[in-house]
Amino acid sequence: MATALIYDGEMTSHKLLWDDPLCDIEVPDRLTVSYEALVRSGLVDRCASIPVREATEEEILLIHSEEYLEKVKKTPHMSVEELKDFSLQSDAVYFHPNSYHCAKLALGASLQLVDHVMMGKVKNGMALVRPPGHHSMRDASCGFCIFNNVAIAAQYAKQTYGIQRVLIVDWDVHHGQGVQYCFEDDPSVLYFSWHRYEHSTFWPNLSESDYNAVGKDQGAGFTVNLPWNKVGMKNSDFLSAFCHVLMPVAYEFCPELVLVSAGFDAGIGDPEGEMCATPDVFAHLTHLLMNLAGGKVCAVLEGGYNLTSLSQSVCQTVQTLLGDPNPRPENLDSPCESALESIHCVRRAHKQYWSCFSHAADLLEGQISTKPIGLAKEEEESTVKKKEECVWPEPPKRVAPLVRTAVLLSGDSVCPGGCERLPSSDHPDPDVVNELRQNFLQGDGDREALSALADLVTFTEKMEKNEICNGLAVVRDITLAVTCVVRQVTKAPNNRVLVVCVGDGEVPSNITGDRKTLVVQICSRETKQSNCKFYIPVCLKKGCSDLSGFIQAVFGLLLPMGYEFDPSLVLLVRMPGSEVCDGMWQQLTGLLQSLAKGHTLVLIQEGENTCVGPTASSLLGNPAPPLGRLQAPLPQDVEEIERLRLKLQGDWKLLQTTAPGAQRSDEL
Ligand code: SS9
Ligand code: ZN
Repeated sequence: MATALIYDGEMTSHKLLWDDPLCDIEVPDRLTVSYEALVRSGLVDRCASIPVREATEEEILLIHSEEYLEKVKKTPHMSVEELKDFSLQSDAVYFHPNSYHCAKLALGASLQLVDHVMMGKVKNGMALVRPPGHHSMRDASCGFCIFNNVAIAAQYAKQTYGIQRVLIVDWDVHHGQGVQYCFEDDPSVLYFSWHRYEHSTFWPNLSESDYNAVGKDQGAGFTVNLPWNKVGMKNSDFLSAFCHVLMPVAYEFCPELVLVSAGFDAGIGDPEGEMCATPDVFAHLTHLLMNLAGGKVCAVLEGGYNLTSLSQSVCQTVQTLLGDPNPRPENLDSPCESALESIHCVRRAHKQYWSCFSHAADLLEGQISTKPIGLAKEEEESTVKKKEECVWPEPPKRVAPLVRTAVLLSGDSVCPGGCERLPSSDHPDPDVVNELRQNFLQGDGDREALSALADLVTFTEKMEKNEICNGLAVVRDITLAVTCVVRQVTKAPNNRVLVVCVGDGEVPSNITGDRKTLVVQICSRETKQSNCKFYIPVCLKKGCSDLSGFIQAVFGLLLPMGYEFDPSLVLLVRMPGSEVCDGMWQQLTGLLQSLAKGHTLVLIQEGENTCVGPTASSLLGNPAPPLGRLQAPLPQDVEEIERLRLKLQGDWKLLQTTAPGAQRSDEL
C-alpha cells in the first residue's frame, strides 16, 4: 500500500501583504521549497498523489463557531487596509484575500488524508499545507493559523469512521493550545505536545502549556504537555521524550489513528524554536509512531521556518513513511538537565492516569523549580549557539537495499511472500568453513551444521554490503548461531551488534567482552544477575507473555540503550519457548528497525516456525497489529525495570528520566 502526499501550489497564494516582523517568517516558499526537495529526492514519484479539496462549512464548524466562520468568510472581499485591521484583532496572524480559500484547502487536504488512510486506500501519508492550524481556536485565529486542521481532522475521523481513540502528536516547537482547548475534556483524543516554554516566557506564554495541565473532567490525563524550559534542545532530548513519555502512554492508550501536527520548527536552525533537532531525528520520531494504530499515521504540516532545515526534515519524514530504512541517529549524548527535569515533571504529573508511570519517582518538593528561573544571562548565551552560526551537514542519502527481506530456511519450508530466499550454498568458501570449524566445532564436526553457519556468514556479509536490508534465519543451534554472527560482524573495527534475546535460555556469555556487543535479554523471573554493562537480563514475572511489562521494558530500557549504543546490526533472537505472542513480537521487530539503518537479523529456533510469517511481515515493513489497551503492568515488573534503569543510568545516559542530583523522596 502506498504513502499519500497531498500538496497543491494553490496554497502559496496566501501571503503577507504588509510589513509585520511578527509574521514575516510564514512564507509561501515554505511549501514550494519543501515540495521541490521532495521532487529532487525522487520521493514525490514514489508517493500516491491525492488531490486537495476545499473543506465544507460543515467541516469547519466541527470545531469553529459560526460567528468566527462568518468573519473569516468576509476576508476575500476586504481591502488591504481592512485585512490589516482584521488581522490585528488576532495574535500573530495575517489575512490575504486568498487566505480563506487556502485555509479551506489546507483543511480539505488534511481531511482527504484522513479519508484515504481510514478507508485503507493508502497506508499513511503527509499533507503539505498552509496556513497551519494548531493555534487556531473555536473563535479565533492565532499564530499564523486560521482553521485548526488537525483538531478538525480528529473530530472528523471520530465522526465519520466511528473510531474511539485518536492520538495527536504535536511535535511542532510551539504549544498547539488550540488543539488542547478542543479536546481538554475529551478522553477519546489524546493530545501530546512538547514546546518551547522557558517557564512561560515564550509565546504564547500560557500557564496551561505547563506539564501540570493534564486535561479536565473526563479528559483528565489525556492532555500531555512537555514544556522545554531552555532553548538548544538536542536529538537526545527529543528521543528521550518519545521513549520515556509519549510512547509508553501511546501504547497504553492504543489509538486507532495517529495524527501528527508536524511542525519542523524544533529543527536545527529554526529562528523561532532555537532548538537543535537534526533532520534525521524526524525519521526516528516518525518511525516510532508507525507501529501504532496499525500504521495509520497522518502527518500534517504546521510550522518550520528555516527553509533548509524544514525541507530536509520533511524529506526525512516522508521517506520514513514510505518505509525506507532509517538513518543512524546522529549526535546522541546525554539529555540535558533541563530536559530531564521536564520529562520527570510530566511523568510525575501523569502518574495517576497512566500505569506506565506508576513508578515515576517522587522527587523532593522544592528540588524542581516550576517557576521562572532568573538565569544568568551570560550563562544562557554561552550555551546556546547564535542563530547565524547554526550549520549542519546535509543528511546523507538513505538508500534502500534492493532486497528488503531475505530468509534462510530449511529445505522444505515455504518462503513467505515478498521475501527473497537465500540459497544455501553447497560449496561454501573453504576459508570460511575452516575458520568456523576451528572456532565452533571440535573434531570433524557436522558438515550440515558447518554449512548452515557459513550461510549465516554470507547473510551478514550481504547486509553489511547493504545488498540486503534485513532478514530472518531459522537455525538449529541458536547459541552457536548467535556466537557465529556476533564474531563475524564484530571483526570489522567499527561494527557493533545489539543482541536482543526474547525468552529464557542460555545466552553465550563470551560475546560481550569487547564492548562491541550489547545483549539485552527479556526473560522470566529467575535469579539472573549481571554486573556487566553489556549483558542486561530483564527478568519479568511472566516472562514475555505480559504485554504491559514487555512494552515498559522496550521503551524504558531497550530502545534508549539501543539508541545510545547505535549498533550496525540488530540481532533479534527468539529463544526456544519464549511465549511471546505474535503481536508483541511484531511490535518489537518493527520498533527495532529504527536502529542500525534497519539492519535486523532475526534468528528463530527450528521448531518455532509458526512465527516465520508474522516476522517476515514486520521485516517487510508492514505495521504490527495493535496490542489493544494495555492493563497495568505487574508491580514487580515495574519495580524490576525501574531498578535496572536506576542501576544502569550511570552507564547509559538515555535511560535517565530525572535530572542528576535530584533526589528521590523515598530514598530518604
Ligand atoms: C509574538 C510571536 C508570535 C508566532 C509563532 C507562530 C508559530 C506557529 N510575540 N510568534 S507554528
Ligand atoms: Zn510552531
